Amino acid sequence: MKKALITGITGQDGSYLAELLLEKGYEVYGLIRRTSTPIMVNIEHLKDKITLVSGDLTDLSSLVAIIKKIQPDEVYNLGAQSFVATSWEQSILTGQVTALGVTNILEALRMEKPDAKFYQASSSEMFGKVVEMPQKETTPFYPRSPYGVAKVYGHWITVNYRESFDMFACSGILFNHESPRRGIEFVTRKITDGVARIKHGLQKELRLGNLDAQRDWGFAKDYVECMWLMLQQEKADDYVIATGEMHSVREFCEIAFGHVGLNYEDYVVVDPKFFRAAEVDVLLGDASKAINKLGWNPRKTSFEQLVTMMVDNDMDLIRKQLK
Ligand code: NDP
Ligand code: GDR
Repeated sequence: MKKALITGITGQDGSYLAELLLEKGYEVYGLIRRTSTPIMVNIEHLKDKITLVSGDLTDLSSLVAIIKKIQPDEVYNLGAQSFVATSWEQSILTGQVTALGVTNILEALRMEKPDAKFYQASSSEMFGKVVEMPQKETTPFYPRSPYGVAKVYGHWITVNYRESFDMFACSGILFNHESPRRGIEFVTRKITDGVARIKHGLQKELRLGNLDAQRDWGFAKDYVECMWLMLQQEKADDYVIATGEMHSVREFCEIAFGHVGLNYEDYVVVDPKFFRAAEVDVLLGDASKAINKLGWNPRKTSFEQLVTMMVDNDMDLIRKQLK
């Protein structure tokens, strides 16, 4: 039985990846941080099937002890301070977790399990300002936030450990991916949650920032499959994962409100409070390499299916809360 360790298991991607690896017969371990009140909403249903281990990406000694004990075959580093807006408010912490945290886990592996396969959760935010459209593996990085800068470091340290120590280390450059498990502050979930609240009379308006930002949005459950596929290849490499389709925040609102018979223009209020210090206006990925080499299908779930799935889920959640 193969053993996998997932950092960031309580997050959106961690929970879907844990499900996938369990289906494939892995013994799954998840790194969790000590909190006063544990937030396990995404993994509650998996708690009897996985083993949770306590540690932190900023604490090398905890990572060394965990890797030494588990001896994982595969490590998926999904843990991060992942909210771009917060990265301006907590830029040092973002660097410590999202950038140096990657070195910590690579070092722990180098010391205790150098032949483990390693996946780093890199991001389209590394491309930031448009240099080339669409963006692929060879497109130069131009990050626009402390988060993006930290991810560039995480990406290059992964490449560097592969080249310096011959470690099987891969970097997946994933474009935005969403789901009903998405954190509430990210724009897609904020919109679908807002739609459900407005429809049920719990909220009158939805305050958003830049409605013209465009993203290449996919479904998280489809994307975690690529993480696993990357570690099953003969050679470690880096891949862009994206749908190749771009939509604006405004279009997302139009479909989400329209799905419950509402017009977004009647409820959405633009609030400069949600504008970013430096915005990433557009992101569009070219996943040809992953399609050809990993045999990945980027169009399993359409944009409209994704939006309506998220709205339906939030409508159900609110209905249950009101019962
Ligand atoms: P989430 O924000 O949902 O999850 C982040 C996870 O990181 C949580 O489990 C969180 O734990 C954990 N974490 C935060 N700080 C630490 C720390 N100091 N030590 C250990 N764990 C920590 O992110 P997603 O699931 O959406 O994304 C997964 C990864 O992929 C992240 O690295 C993200 O930056 C990256 N990414 C995401 C994309 C997306 O569109 N979703 C696109 C490209 C990259 P806790 O619950 O305790 O807060
Ligand atoms: P992003 O996701 O920054 O792309 O990072 P987010 O959903 O936060 O923003 C997407 C775009 O929407 C605009 N926007 C708003 N965003 C938020 N959060 N709230 C608002 O009210 C709002 N109004 C407009 C933003 O300005 C932005 O242009 C996500 C994260 O998952 C990262 O961890 C990941 O690396 C990247 O995707 C790829």
